[in-house]
Amino acid sequence: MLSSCRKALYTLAKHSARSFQSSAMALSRFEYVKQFEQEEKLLPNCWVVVRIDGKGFHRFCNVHTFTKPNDLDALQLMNLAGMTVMQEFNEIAIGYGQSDEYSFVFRREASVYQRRRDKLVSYVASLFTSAYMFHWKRIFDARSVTMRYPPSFDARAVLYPTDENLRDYLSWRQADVHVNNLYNTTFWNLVASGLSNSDAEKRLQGTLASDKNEILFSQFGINYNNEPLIYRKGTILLPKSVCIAEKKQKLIVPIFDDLIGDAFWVKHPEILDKKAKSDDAFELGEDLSQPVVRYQLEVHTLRKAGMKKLETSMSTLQTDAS
Ligand SMILES: Nc1nc2c(ncn2[C@@H]2O[C@H](COP(=O)(O)OP(=O)(O)O)[C@@H](O)[C@H]2O)c(=O)[nH]1
Ligand SMILES: [Mg+2]
Repeated sequence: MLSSCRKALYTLAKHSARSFQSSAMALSRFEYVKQFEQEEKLLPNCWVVVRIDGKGFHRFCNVHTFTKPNDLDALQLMNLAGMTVMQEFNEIAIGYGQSDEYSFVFRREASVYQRRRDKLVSYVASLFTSAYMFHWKRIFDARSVTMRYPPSFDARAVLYPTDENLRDYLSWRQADVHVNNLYNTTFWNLVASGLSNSDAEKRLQGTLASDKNEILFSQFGINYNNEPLIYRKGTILLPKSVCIAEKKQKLIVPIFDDLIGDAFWVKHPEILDKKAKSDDAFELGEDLSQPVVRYQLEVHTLRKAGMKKLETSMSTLQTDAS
């Protein structure tokens, strides 16, 4: 009894000391420095794209022995980090990731942080980075790859005033992965066949896409179009209602598709027009086995089990009390 009285008095004293401190702060002569803070608000009614990019990932990938030119696990880790960002902000219409970068498209009407640029950009970068660290073991433990040093990501926000500009932005990023991946796939196959890095570079100098396709096919029997979609097209993340065990559930789903043509935008009209949301559940198909989906389902199951445990202990408590 005495100790709980002491505790209450102590808490009261602590609170009064704090409120005295904060009112003293408010009156301090140093207060004026706040006026130096500048706040940039992102233009209203524009799409806001926040793109993060791994810093010095050429080295990071080498140090962590990522497979060349594509490391499926590393890409899945990027997707898990992208999913975490999408779960945090319900105003993101679409996420798009390739290589060491991810773009997050905030809706025109997004009001997150009152559209304060610094807040938004720094929060997305820090959440993405911590999520990348958080999910690392889940992906790389099986390969016994330990993190040798902390990765970091820069971020920028770019505004797009029209839907066409936004589509062109995403097309630009997807065209980029196509150009790089075709080059890298051919380059690393040439190196694997015995050419030195500089000879492989020379061999590819001035070649067109069709030449690289031809080298891949005639020299290595590879039909580039049969390479995995995730390497050729990157990963699109969309928030969707999915039917799992006959129940509808909101999930961030990975989609591996062409987004340059119109078909994608017809299939997913809710990206550009929020009101176009369909009531039909999205069919996951074989993407059910994607780490991004498996993780969300696991969390959902754990939460449900936790709730059940809580309900059981609550009802035990109630029975004990009566
Ligand atoms: N081995 C490997 N490297 C990758 C992979 N994805 C991205 N990278 C590396 O990450 C780099 C990303 O490009 P960029 O951002 O321009 O280079 P940075 O400035 O070093 O981060 C690529 O040039 C690759 O070296 C991958 O799946 N496997
Ligand atoms: Mg980078």
